[in-house]
Amino acid sequence: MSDQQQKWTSADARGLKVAVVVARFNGDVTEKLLASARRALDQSGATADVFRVPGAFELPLAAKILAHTHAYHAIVALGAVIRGDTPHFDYVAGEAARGLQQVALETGLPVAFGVLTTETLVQAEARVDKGFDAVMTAIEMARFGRAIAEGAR
Ligand code: INI
Repeated sequence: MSDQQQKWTSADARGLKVAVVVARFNGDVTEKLLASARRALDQSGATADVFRVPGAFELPLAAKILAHTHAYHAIVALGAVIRGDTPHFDYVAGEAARGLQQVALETGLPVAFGVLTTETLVQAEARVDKGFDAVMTAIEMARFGRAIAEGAR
């Protein structure tokens, strides 16, 4: 367990439901991100539904559709954008980040950015445990929203 993951071990998410959206592009990496995310879900006690989309570019629309169901306390978006030698990278990575933040700000629902943006596949493989952190971030923000709402009543 990394130092970062140690930090999250006390997160209690019982009663919280999370939507996890996974990009199929670079699926060898994104399925490992999902496995890491599942460890955090199991550890925290959150329940989750998992959805898949073609690539990272599609994550924001999926997040928006899921947010509008009002069925979830948070959304976790998982993807891997690897530069390789294509300029496509900048558009896909940039729009995924911008779009996911836009969904969070417009809907008020926590949306965790679990999208790896790396130069190489090797770098991405070294970061697949970020799925864990993305789930814990989403849970912390969902609890933040709950605490503020309860305090305001
Ligand atoms: N999608 C990714 O998730 N990662 C990538 O590295 C990637 N690259 O490099 O092209 C990628 N492209 C597909 C994109 O997400 C869309 O699915 C596609 O453009 C159709 O909208």
